[in-house]
Amino acid sequence: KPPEAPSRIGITLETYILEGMLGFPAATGAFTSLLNQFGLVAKLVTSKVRRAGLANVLGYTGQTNVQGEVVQKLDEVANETLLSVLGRRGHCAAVVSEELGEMRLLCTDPRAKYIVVVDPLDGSSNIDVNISIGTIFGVLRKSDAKMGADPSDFLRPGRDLVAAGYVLYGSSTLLVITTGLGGVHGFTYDPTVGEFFLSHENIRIPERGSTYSINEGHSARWPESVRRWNAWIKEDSKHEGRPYGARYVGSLVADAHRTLLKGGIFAYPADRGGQGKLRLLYEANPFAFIFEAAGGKASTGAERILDRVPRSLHERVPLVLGSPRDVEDFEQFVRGEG
Ligand code: AHM
Ligand code: MG
Repeated sequence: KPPEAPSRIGITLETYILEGMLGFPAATGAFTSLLNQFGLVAKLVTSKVRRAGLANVLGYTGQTNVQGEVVQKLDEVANETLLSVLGRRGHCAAVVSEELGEMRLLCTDPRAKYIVVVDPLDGSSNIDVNISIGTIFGVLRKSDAKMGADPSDFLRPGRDLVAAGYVLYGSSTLLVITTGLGGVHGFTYDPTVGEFFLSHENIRIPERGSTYSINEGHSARWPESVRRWNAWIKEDSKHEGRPYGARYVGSLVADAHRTLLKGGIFAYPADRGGQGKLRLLYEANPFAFIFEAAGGKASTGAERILDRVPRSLHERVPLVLGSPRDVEDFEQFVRGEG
């Protein structure tokens, strides 16, 4: 019997990336360097998030604090932090961010091979009540070596992502990252030394879970098929493991993270007009990429999220994430077979 590989738990994010353990050859210097920049963004934003309550004591958003300085909104601060970090090393040509109406060009050097999609601070309505929020990001390779990038470079299906991740500012700060085939790995931040350490190696979502996560307050606007699924998941059927328990934070990163670790299903369905709330490029696609890499599924209810070709930068999409069996059940109801 070959000796078991030594556990890597406890090694730093930087080492993990540098040694190519994310499943990408360590030789691709620009890529590893870019991934490390997300570690830096996470550290900088976490320090701001951890002081959020204090900023409120000193003065509210748009007002001046006791020093007479204007207090900036935390999501704007996170966005600026990200743009300034990614603008430094010349790997990232352009960014599409939830905080920006238009694409932001960062580097016109044709050697800048990557473009980035990001929601710098998702769930920001939860800041004031001290509930977990997060950062979501995805990395695409530019299709050709031109100078800069165009908005059309971003209108590619999520299956083209080369990396995706999120940072959860929860009871601790956790960075989860994947390059796809190399698996999904989580790193917990130790604020006393200022490093992320590997804490969740090779996360695999359970085949089926026992919780569902959806905003039931919107049920009057759901399509009939989703209402039927929702009634079914709450039916008492012990041998089929129902009813499921309900869990809903209202912060996508928190709800998706719990679903990834424990299994089950998260859904933000379409309303009757056919639209969801969440954004395809920087909310649905990174999570879809992460869930598939962990053995889960990501769907609109009718089609695979990662196959969806975006038509605009801020397009919204219905989003269903979770354990493969649970997402398949949902899709059955959408097809009218439930
Ligand atoms: P935001 O980008 O304005 O922060 O909104 C996104 C958030 C997600 O984190 C969460 O999944 C969803 O909105 C919750 O919406 P709702 O309050 O309708 O349930
Ligand atoms: Mg958001």
